[in-house]
This record gives sequence, structure tokens and C-alpha cells, in this order.
Amino acid sequence: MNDSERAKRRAAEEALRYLPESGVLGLGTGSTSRHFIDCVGELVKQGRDFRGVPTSEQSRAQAEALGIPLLAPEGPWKIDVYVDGADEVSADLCLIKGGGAAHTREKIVNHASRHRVIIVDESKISVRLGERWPVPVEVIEFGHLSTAQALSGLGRPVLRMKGELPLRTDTGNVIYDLHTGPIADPFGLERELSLIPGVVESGLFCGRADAVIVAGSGSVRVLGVGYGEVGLAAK
Ligand code: A5P
Repeated sequence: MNDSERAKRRAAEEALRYLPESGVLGLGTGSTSRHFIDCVGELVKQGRDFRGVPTSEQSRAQAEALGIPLLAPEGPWKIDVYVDGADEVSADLCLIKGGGAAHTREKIVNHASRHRVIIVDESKISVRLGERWPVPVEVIEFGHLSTAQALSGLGRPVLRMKGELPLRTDTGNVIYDLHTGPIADPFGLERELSLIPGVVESGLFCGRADAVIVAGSGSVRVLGVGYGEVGLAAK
């Protein structure tokens, strides 16, 4: 494991302190969430009664292989804790997600969760969102070039490709990565994006994290309020 993977693993292990004794867990997507799902698999093997709601087909396959019982994809779910990674995190706990094209399902699961814990390594922290990452925007295929024109009022949209073809999300839509530069008002931009017809969901997650666990080389810190040293505080 290299240093970056070790930090992701450390953040994932730290998130275990925020889990209830048993219950429903939202399972994120990406390389950091992968470590978390592995840890949950271990707990299930030890007899802990967890059920999961995965946010992508990739996480579903991993959870199934580990024997984690899963709830039906239709919902409705009452999720105790959602744990997921992020591509960029600002000091006010706004996030950019969707580097793995899973942000729509992630936002649905995030919204259905009582507590939201984000796990990252130090490389994900920015002063202002958009400094290093574009904002992924999931768009339905019908009229996507017109939707892209509308997006160009807010940044420079680039259609995400997989080889020669546009990348498809698990739901069959396309992704535009919207290059904005540093974002002055992430809450406003998230709202504006949601108003464009054809946009399914953006990867801006504002006001959607209760705690962010940040792992560096040898150290772990937690950003956010509402949590005790160990376990969940009442929200
Ligand atoms: C998936 O679409 C994303 O939102 C991921 O959660 C995000 O890209 C973080 O992924 P890594 O943990 O692989 O950096």
C-alpha cells in the first residue's frame, strides 16, 4: 500500500467509530469508500447486524462479494449513517463529488441518511471548491448539447469520455465536467445547476456533510460539529 492508500484506509477505519452497533449504512463509491466497505464486510463477518445501501453498481458488487446484506434499490430507506469519499472539500464542509460518476445516487443516499460522514486524505482539502476539480454534472442524453450550452453560462463544460464514446453513468446518462475555477458561492451554484432542464444532478454537495475525517501521514483530524469523540451524538 502506498502513502495515499494508507491514508484512505486510516480515514475509513476512523469512520467505524461513527457507526451504531447495528443498522443501515449508506455505502459510498470510489477508492476511499472501497476501504470502508471492506471494513464493514469484516464487521459483518464478526456478526454485526448491518445492512447496506450501495451508491453504485461497483459498490453493490463489492458489498455482495463480502456478504453485506443490501436493501432494495427502490427504497425507501432509513439510513443511520452514510460514509463516502469526496474529490474536494472546503473548510465550510462543501464537497465536490462525482469523479467516479456516481454522485446522483450518492446524493440520493446522502439525503436519505441521518448522519453523513465523509472520508478523505489531506490531498482533498481546498480553500475554495473548484480550485483543482471541475464540477461533474449528470445530464440526460436527450438534448445534451443544448444542456451543455446552458451549462456554459456557468463554466466550461467538457463531456466526459470513456475511450471513443461518452462515459455512461449507472443510470445511462452522460457527464459534463464543468470547469469553473474557484467557486465564490457553492450553495448558489448547486441551486443554479439544479434549475437547468436536462441536468439530473450536480456533484456539488453543500450542507450535506456532518463530519469530514481527514487522514494525513500518521494523523487523523475531524472537521465538523455534532459528533462526540466516539460514536454519534444526537442530531
Ligand atoms: C464517486 O462518484 C465520487 O463521488 C467519489 O466519492 C469521489 O470521487 C472520491 O473518490 P476517491 O475516494 O476514489 O478519491
